[in-house]
Amino acid sequence: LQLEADLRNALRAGELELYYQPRVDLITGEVRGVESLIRWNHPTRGLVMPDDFIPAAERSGLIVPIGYWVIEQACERLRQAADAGFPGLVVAVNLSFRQFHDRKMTETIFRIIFNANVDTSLLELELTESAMMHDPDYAQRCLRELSQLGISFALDDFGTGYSSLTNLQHLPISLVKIDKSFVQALGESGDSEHIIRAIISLAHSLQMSVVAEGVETEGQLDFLRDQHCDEVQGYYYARPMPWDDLVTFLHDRN
Ligand code: G
Ligand code: G
Ligand code: MN
Ligand code: NA
Repeated sequence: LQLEADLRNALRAGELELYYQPRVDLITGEVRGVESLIRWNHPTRGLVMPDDFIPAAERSGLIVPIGYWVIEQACERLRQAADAGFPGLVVAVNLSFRQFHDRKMTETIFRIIFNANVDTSLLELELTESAMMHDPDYAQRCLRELSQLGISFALDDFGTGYSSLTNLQHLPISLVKIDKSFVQALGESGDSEHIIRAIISLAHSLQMSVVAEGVETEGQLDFLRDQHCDEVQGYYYARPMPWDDLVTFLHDRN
């Protein structure tokens, strides 16, 4: 509960910070985009990771204002990326279940991007399957409205039941992110190879691109390249990092 009280103050006090993890194109080797990942610079606990405060933020509802702040930051970073010479960089943010079901979500996001005046086709929202399947009609309506503004959608942490990808085929989802557990099980279980292959093939047949998460080794990378996975994200290339480090990373690579 102390955590919740502290969190209430964190946004105002400027203690929240976003790190950025690159997503690398498997054909060109260029950084296509980055995922924003939140951290909390707590005055006494030090750097607190999202798994240790996002659940409390969800419970308390604080995730809603925090989530809008994250989108504002993404818009600001889109402008900075263009200024730094990377005008096509995609910036992705995670949307939690509670934020997705906020009644004012579409109008608030509309207002944020209207005020920011950036190329919205470079803003990507990551949602999990469960957030979309909880109320499919609502999801359909929200995704349609937001995609009309140019925003694109990614299906996060994907892989627990690929048949549901067909349930989602009528939603404007352009990207599937294979959950890191499948990538990490490569070489240990034959199942993960089959599952990854099936996800890539089904996603491609539905005109969706595929990002594999949690890529740490050359072996994983080679397998994913052979399977025509589009992009990879993981420690093999880079850990999530502060924005200034990311700009240096981009200058060195792209
Ligand atoms: O690197 P990592 O420990 O940052 O992220 C852990 C989890 O926290 C991931 O599942 C990620 O989706 C979630 N997460 C990271 N940043 C955000 C954010 O800004 N909003 C929400 N809702 N979840 C986030
Ligand atoms: O939103 P999502 O749950 O997909 O967030 C990605 C999570 O995976 C974050 O916690 C991020 O820090 C973490 N991550 C990113 N790359 C790697 C990796 O190569 N290995 C591991 N173990 N975790 C990773
Ligand atoms: Mn994510
Ligand atoms: Na994910």
